[in-house]
Amino acid sequence: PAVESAKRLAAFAAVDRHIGLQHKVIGIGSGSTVPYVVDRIVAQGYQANKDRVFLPTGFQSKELIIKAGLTLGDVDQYARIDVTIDGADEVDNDLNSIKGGGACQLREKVLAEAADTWVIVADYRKNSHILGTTWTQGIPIEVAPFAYAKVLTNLSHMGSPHKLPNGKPGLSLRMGKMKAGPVVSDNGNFIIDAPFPEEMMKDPLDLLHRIKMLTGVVEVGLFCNMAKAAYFGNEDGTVLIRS
Ligand code: DER
Repeated sequence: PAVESAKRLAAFAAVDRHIGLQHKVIGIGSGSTVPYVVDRIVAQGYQANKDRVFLPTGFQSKELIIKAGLTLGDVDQYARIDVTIDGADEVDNDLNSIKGGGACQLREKVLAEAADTWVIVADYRKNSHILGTTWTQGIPIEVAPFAYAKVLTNLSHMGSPHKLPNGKPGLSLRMGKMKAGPVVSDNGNFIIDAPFPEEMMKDPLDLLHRIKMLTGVVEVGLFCNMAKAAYFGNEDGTVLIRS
């Protein structure tokens, strides 16, 4: 319950601060925090104005918009977005974030870049200093299925370990839980989770560029220099806003 109320606190504060009557095109991210964003949007009556549209960042996000009775917009029709609000798996001192825990980072990054304002909402567990400290599963990387084995080799040569210091698996193809075989993204691609040593995670932009250049990589779950602000709900009921 502490984490859920922290998510709700962050989401409500971000909606109250960044969504107003003048905002007509709003991007809705993915994960378990954004449902509280949608709850607040509905509570504020923002769905009443029919010329306000909401763009999804994947299947889950689309269902969330539809079920809330919000007007679903098509990203093909709205290339410019007023504000996108999304979750994150970990956020560092400079508001760089690891995203892709939900395997939605390609569409999330498209709507993040297309937005005039991109805002992160998260519970206190995501508020970190150096990426990779709390989210130890690795950087989620969406890859074309045809290229996944080669990209795994490239990432290993770049320094991603096959085993974490605690003995847990490191560099790996993300496998389904209740599905035989690998996780398949909304775009029909695979996800590789690639941890890197702390030294390399201290410069996420350099790591992002190096990984993105590997042929077969579709998108990298490092969002650098993109967030205008990050809202963290705390266990004590306060909200920390970093910008
Ligand atoms: O996959 C993502 O990037 C999602 O935004 C997700 O990881 C956010 O995490 P949450 O479920 O804690 O909100």
